[in-house]
Amino acid sequence: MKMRKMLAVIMAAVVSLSIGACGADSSGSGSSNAAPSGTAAASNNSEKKIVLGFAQVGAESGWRTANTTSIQESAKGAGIDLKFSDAQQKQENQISAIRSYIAQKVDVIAFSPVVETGWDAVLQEAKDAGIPVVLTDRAVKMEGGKKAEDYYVTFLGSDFRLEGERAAQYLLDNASKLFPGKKEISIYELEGTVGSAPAIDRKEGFDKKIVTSTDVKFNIVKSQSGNFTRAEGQQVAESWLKSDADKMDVLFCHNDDMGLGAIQAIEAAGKKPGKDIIIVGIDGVKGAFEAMAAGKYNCSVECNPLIGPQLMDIVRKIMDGKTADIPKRIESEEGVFTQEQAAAELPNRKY
Ligand code: GYE
Repeated sequence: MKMRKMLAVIMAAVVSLSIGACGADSSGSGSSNAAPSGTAAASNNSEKKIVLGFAQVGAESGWRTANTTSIQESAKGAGIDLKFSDAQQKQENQISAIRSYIAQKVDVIAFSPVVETGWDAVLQEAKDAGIPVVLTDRAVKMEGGKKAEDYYVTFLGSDFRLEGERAAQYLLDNASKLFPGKKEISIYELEGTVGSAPAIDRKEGFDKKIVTSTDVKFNIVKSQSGNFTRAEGQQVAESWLKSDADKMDVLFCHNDDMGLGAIQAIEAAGKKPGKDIIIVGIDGVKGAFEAMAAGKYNCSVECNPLIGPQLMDIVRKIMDGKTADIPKRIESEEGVFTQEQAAAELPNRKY
C-alpha cells in the first residue's frame, strides 16, 4: 500500500511537471515570436525582424524633428526593428552609436553625418563587419583619396547646392520689387553647422549664384554660423544688428529655424522683418509658412525631411539581396515658396 501511494505521488509529480513545462514552452515560443532574438524567430527566417541602427544628428531644428518622426513611424509601419540614437550634434556621440550598432551586429546602419569629414575609421569598421551603411540627408568626404562611395550603399537626401541657388534665384528674380530704386544690396548670411554638408553646399550654391546679378549688385557683408538652431540664429542676428541694423537689407539663413530666431532679434532692434529686412530661408517648415503668411518672412526653399518610407524601402531591398539595383544617390523632390503662396499652402504642410 505504502509503495503504491508513493508511486502515485511520483507519477502525479511527473505529470504536473510536464504540464508545467508544456505551458512554459508554449508561452516561451509565443514571446519569442514577438522578440526577434528568440529561438523560434531565429529558426524561422520569415519571422526574423530586420534590425536597423539609426544614428541621428540631434534635435536641432523643426526639420530634424520631422525627419526623426518620419524615420520612427515608417520603421514601425514596415515592421523593422529600429535602434535609434540622438547625438546632440556631436560627432563623437554619433561615432560611438555606430560602433555600438556594429557590436550589436544590426542588419543595416543608417546615419545622417553631422559633419562631412572624420568618418574614415568607423566606416571601415562597418565595412569590415560586413554591415551595409546608408547615408541619409548629409554626405561624407574621405581622406587620402579614398572614395566615399565605396563605404556606403546609397545616399538618400537633397541637393543642398541647388537649394542655395534657389534661394539666390528668388532674390535675383524679385530684386526690383523687394528693393525699389536700390543698386547695392547688403546680405548677411546665417550659416548652418560648421563643416556640415548642408552648410558647405548651400553657401557655395547661394554665393556663386548671387553674384551673377546684372542689374543690382548683391554684396555678402557678413557670414557666420548659427549652428542650425533658433537660439544661435537669434544671437548672431542680435550681434549684427547692434552695429548694422540700418545696413542690413537681406538675411539669408541656411535653415528656417535660424531665420525664425532672427525675426525676434529684428523686432527687438525696432525693424520690421520681411519688410525692412528681407528674410530668405531653407527647409519649408510650418513656422516659416506662418511667418510668411504674417508678412514677416519672404521665402523658404523646401528641403524634404520625410524620407523615412524611402529609407525603409532601401533597407528591405538590401536585405532581399537587391543592393546592386539601388542607385548611389536618391534625391527628394522640392519646391520654393513665397509670401504670396504661404497662406494657401499652410494647410498642406506636413512638418
Ligand atoms: O536643413 C536643418 C537641419 O541636414 C538638411 O539639418 C538637414 C539640415 C536642415 O538642422 O534644419
